[in-house]
Amino acid sequence: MLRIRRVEEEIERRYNQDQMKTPIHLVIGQEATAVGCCAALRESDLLYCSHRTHGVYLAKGGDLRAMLCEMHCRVNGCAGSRGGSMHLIDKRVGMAGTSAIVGGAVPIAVGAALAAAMKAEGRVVAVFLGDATVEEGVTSESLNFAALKRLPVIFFCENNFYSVQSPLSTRQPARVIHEWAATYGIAAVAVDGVNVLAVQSATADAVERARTGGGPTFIEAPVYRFRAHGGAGDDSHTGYRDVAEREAWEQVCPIRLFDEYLQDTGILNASAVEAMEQGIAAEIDDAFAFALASPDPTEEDLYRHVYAPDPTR
Ligand SMILES: Cc1ncc(C[n+]2csc(CCOP(=O)(O)OP(=O)(O)O)c2C)c(N)n1
Repeated sequence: MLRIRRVEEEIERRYNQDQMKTPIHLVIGQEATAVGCCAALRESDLLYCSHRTHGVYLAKGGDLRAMLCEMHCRVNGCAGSRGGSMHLIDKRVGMAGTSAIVGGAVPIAVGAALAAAMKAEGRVVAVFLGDATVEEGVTSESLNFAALKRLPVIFFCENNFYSVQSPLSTRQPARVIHEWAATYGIAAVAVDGVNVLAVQSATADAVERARTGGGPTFIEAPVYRFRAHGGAGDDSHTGYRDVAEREAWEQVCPIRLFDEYLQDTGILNASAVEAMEQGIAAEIDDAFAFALASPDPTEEDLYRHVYAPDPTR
């Protein structure tokens, strides 16, 4: 969680220098969901996600250098410098892909779960979605199909209450999202999204269900993004959400809570935290230097992976 936070803080610090050629959607404040979920998955399990990618990509073990190359549009990017921040992938570790289309990753994850079930691979597939993704028709279709086929898929809903700058109350009838999901015949639970151990435990239950043929689970985790929907900095001053609301959530910062728990129980001490900070800082420096030293794609690269019929034939 600390590594994700520090990586994003550095991305944010440098963002307006305009060397990164990508939109960004920071997860600062939402680290416990990515880390808690991935802690319960195996490397061979697959993870999909929408546009808010950095946390899950790093938590699943995605390569930091390749991520920063992607964000700087360099040849060593994890998506071949075609995707930017919203399209991170690292197949070595089961980070199976992310999509800028809200809801786009959900049916792909269900398809991957169907494939895993048909091949009897024992593989679980998880997909991260936001509260707005629940409003997309394809999410309903995906829940229905996953329930019908008892697929080994986990729908992980990070409910941060806003879609860009629109609050839930203007977008959905008053309801509890995981209770709505349960109407599809899916096991559905709520979990405290700032408590990494609670997230890990809820996901472990869902993984066990999926691996033993019990079918899908929908997990709803209330969280809060401390930054704007997109870009660097906070945008609460524009008036769509209360500054006091954000400040109240900052009191339950998932990293601070876990740090306090670990230090109170004697699992961690201040010098271990300092060593962690130093290791992370060195890794981040290295990864940015690597990205900035990597070459731009060539014109030839532009045509790789492109399918187009030859007009001369
Ligand atoms: C199909 C589609 N509609 C609209 C958008 C524009 N859009 C990008 S992010 C976003 C908000 C998504 O909110 P949510 O799924 O709750 O995730 P969050 O941004 O809160 O993490 C919207 C509407 C899009 N990318 N795709």
